[in-house]
Formats: sequence, C-alpha cells, structure tokens
Amino acid sequence: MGNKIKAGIVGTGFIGPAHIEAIRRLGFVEVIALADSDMENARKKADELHIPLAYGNYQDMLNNDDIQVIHNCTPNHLHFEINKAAIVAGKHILSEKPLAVSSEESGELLKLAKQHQVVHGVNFNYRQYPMMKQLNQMIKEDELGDLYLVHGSYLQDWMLYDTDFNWRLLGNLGGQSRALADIGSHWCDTVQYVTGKKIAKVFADLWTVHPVRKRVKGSSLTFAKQQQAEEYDEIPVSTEDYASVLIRFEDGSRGVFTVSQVSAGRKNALSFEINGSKKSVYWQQENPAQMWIGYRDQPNESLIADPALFLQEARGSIHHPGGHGEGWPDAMKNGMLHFYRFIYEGKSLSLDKPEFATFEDGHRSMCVTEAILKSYQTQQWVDVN
Ligand code: SOE
Repeated sequence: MGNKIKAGIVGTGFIGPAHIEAIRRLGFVEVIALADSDMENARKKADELHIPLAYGNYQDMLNNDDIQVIHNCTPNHLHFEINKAAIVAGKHILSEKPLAVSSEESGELLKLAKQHQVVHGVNFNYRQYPMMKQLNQMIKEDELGDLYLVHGSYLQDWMLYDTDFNWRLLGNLGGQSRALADIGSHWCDTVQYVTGKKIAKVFADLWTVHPVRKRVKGSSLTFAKQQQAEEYDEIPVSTEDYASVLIRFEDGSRGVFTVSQVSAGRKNALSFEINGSKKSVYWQQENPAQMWIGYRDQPNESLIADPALFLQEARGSIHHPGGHGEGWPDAMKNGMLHFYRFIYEGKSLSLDKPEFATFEDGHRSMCVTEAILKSYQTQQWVDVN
C-alpha cells in the first residue's frame, strides 16, 4: 500500500470544511494543513477539524514540500492569485468555481497548469451525482435519440430580502457576475456534461432586484442569516439576483435556463429537463436518486438510483444500496475520488481523460458567463469564444 497523498486546504468558510469531509471519506488522502488569512482563525478551525498544521497565509503553506495538492476554497477574487501560485509551486490544484473573475485570467491559469503539468480540477460537483453518470451514459448509448431541447433553472432564496448580505454580492470580492457565476455555472456545467454538447451562443436578460442592500457590521457566511440589527449600512449592489438565458448548443439544438437567488422556498433547486426524439428526462438535485422519464406512446417512468439497476459506467458512483439516501456529500466524494485517483495512479491530463471538471471546463465556464453578460449589455446573441 502506497503512502497517503497529502493535501492542504486554503479557506475556512462554508465550502472548505465540505472539501475536507469529502476527502476524508476517500481513505487514501490526508488533509495535513489548513490556511486562512488570519492565523488565529486558521488555528481554531484546524483544531476543530483535527488538522495538524495551521497557516496564517497560503504562501507559507505552499512552501511545505510534503503537501502535493492544494484546495482553493477562498472567495472568488482570490481564486486567480492562489491557483496561479499553487501551480507555479508545482502543486496539483482543485479550485472552487468560478475558476477566476474573468476569462482572461482563467485562460492564463489553464495555460500555466498545462505548462507545469499539474493535475487541475474545478469543483463542479453536481455532475458527480450517480444519476448524472447514468444519464450521461444513456445519452452516449442514444437512449434519448437526438436531443432537441434542454431547459431548467437553478433557484435559491437565501438572498430574498434586502437585509440578506454576503461577500458574493460585492463585485470586488465575488466578481462582476453573482447568480450566474455562482450557480448558473453549475447548471451549465451539469447540462454540458450530461449531453456532451457545448453551449455555443447565448442571449440574456439579467436583473438586480435589490440594487441597495442593508448590511450589519461584520461579515456573514454563505447561507447564514444576518442577525436582526438596529442599524445597517446601505450598500449599493450591481451583481445580478436573477438571469434568464436563451442557449444555442454547438449542434444547433436549443435551450433556456433561469437562475435566481430571490425565489422564496427554493433552497438549492437545480433542475433540468431534456427533450429528445425518443424520450424526455427530468431531474432535480434536491431529489437526486430519482429521474422522471417521459414517453409519447407509453406510460411515463421513474428511474430510481440503485447500483443493481444502473448501467456499468454509473455503478461506481453509488456507495450505498438503492433506497439508502444519497446526495450532495456523495457527489462531493465522487469528485474528490476521481481527482485523487487520477493523481494516485500517476495519470497525466495530456494523456488521460479525467472524470472530473478541469481548468478547461472552468475556463469555458468563464467564457459562457462573460458572453451572457455581454449579451445583456448589447441585447444581442453573443458567440461563446
Ligand atoms: C451559494 O449559492 C452556494 O453555496 C454555491 O456557492 C455553491 O456552489 C452551490 O453548490 C450551493 O450554493
């Protein structure tokens, strides 16, 4: 049995601990270090999570030669800088999305990662659901026939009130796009993964429902409610709460999706329907073990995730027998598993096909988001470069 791969995590917010939890389920990877911009917080979190080393800045972590892989779980404006430094230090890198705040930056990262021959991944975790593997294989086997339409939405409500506040709202921390970069990127990645088709053109409408929001002093964690306060600061917000985007795929087929973070009652509702020439399918991630299958000439069906019933290619992504609740943590684990197996087996991105989203996908996602923003500004169809 070989040595465990050693990983270091940068960032201690909502998603850093989710990476750690998923990595720990693998067994052959050890998280040995945690970095935060504040040493006291890094030490406190590292102790809570039983991680031996704590760093007050990511640069010191990169100097530790024992660490082979870095997870970038920081706010969006730091993604470029940290991803770049990790690559130059020769570390394999798994970054949170969006890969950077512009396609110019993400393109540079992709080029650098190739030059330095490191394994690069982006945490587009929704494609890692067992049902998404199953659907991807069904489509490869032509079960749906020609794909005509892909439509759906990704809706949340944690930004519904003007008193909801988070760093993602601010352009200088979250980037010029919010709902699209934060959750639209997941929707686009998931449907492009399952269909195997790239988004080629977009036409978009965006809206900032609350152009001014109220912030209590201090920062708030993603999904956390602000405390009620007597006094707030009024903060202008220019990033979008809502977007609807018409899509043309590279083969000319059509689609449309809506993203919103102001939809009461919708917590993390990513869903889509695909209409093919033989059948339709509908899936939503809050009920991930079921997929609706629609026919014109026979009764509709519901497919239940079960290793005994799935196609061979999808079975490895289910860790429990059918009927045993699976979900978000399993999709996270699958992402980590594919990324780390690739490293463990000494594979190279120039020779081997990865089963995880790479910087190639992260860069492409930046190009799609930019084209959507440009389409809204110019009120025209825009090609995705
Ligand atoms: C907040 O919108 C968020 O945590 C996203 O940043 C994640 O990527 C998504 O998986 C859940 O919602």
